Amino acid sequence: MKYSILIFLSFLAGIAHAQKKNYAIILPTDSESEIIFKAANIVPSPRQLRWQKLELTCFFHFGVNTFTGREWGTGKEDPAIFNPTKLNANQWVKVAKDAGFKQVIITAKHHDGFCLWPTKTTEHSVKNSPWKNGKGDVVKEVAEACRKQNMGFGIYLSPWDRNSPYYGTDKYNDFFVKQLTELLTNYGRIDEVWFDGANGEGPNGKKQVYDFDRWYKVIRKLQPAAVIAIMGPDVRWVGTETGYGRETEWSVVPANNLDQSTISSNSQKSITFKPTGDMTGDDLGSRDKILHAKGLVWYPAEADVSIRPGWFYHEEENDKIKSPEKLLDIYFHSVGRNCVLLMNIPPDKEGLINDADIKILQQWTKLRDDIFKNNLAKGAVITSSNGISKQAILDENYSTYWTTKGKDTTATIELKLKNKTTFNVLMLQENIAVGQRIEKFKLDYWNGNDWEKATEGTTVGYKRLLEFDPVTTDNGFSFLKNLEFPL
Ligand code: FUL
Repeated sequence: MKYSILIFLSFLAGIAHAQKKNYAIILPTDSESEIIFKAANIVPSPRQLRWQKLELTCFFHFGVNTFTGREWGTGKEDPAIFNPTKLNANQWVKVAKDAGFKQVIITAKHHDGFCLWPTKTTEHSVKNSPWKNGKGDVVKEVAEACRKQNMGFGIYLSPWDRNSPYYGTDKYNDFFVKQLTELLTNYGRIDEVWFDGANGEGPNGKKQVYDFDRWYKVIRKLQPAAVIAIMGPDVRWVGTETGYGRETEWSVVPANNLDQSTISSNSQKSITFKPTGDMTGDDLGSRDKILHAKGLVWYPAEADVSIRPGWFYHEEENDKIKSPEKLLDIYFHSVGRNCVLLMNIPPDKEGLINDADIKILQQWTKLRDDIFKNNLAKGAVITSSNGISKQAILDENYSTYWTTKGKDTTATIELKLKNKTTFNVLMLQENIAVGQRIEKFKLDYWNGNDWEKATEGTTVGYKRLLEFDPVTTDNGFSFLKNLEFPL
């Protein structure tokens, strides 16, 4: 059993004047405090902020692999094998929505090159399958289901293509732009474009140099609200496929490949850059890292994981679905660690989300509801010696927030609860619309004689969830002692 205390806060110390951007250039002459000031004032672009607030997004891996049992197709599959007899995208989207997901991403094309829409660019697609006599379009069905059920919609288009004869030549980039253009013009609003980093050999044994910059321009022009994820400038891969984020997760990280002259010569509000370098280490955005950077950028983490061992549906894995408790642990360590969780729920051969997955998802949803539906801090009397807007701490409204007075960098908030209460979960949120600032926090509770530590942590960001041994307060508890944040 978990009992939760939910807190909404952010720290801002009198610096509302600077024009807010999602990047900053660090000059060789900048002092340490100037660099910290710049880092604390970098904000997400509107598309990044919308995406972060989704918290839960869902992958649908579906294609020829669903029918062959493979994870990576060869590109030589016969389209005749693609024949889901009961495909119902409304069911997929409803299952996702009922489990709390806000956006879905369909694998429009995986590494095998088979297209789930009737593209004009290749014969290797649904149009040559028996499904709906070659008249079907999976991308369209999912897009329409999302629109109907008010869910975000995104596409995965694999750069690696083991079928295309163009792969490994300049023509492949043209071919890829045509595929992107079809997907970004024929299916309404696209909220996320997901580029995988895999760059294997094509059918002729050649590797491809991907023209990412050109692809980004196409996306920005045709779908300016879409975030470009993983091999893209808006959303960073957390670094594993386990669904677990870092203990310390900064959304502002060094971007040493920012082109300083181009950026300073125009006043654009957000930047489009190609990710380079290793972003999988334990520490990406601490003071140590940012003090040696040439540029800083808002580049938040997405944690992807499959509900099953594989990304595609395999019947023999029906009894290997992650348990509701495991999914809850993943939730605490992804959404609860300043990441968006992208969970894969692969439709089966019939073209439906399997009952086995649905059952687990329902149990997971209930576990979350039981923890978070009742905020045990509700109605507490709040004192905060050097803060402003203290009522915002518990108002459950993301856009109102508590902050310190002036340039104070530490603060204490004390909540006096109405009744004696036992709890073991703490939820904190920063208002990232003004930046990410909290470096350290501690939760103390009054044990009847003294203040005792219940838990502590480093970054908060969009959301931080902590579970600890249950504590019971006699009287009240002090929360967030010794706060520090970079200003
Ligand atoms: C990986 C791919 O190779 C997997 O098949 C899957 O699509 C996953 C989300 O990304 O890199």
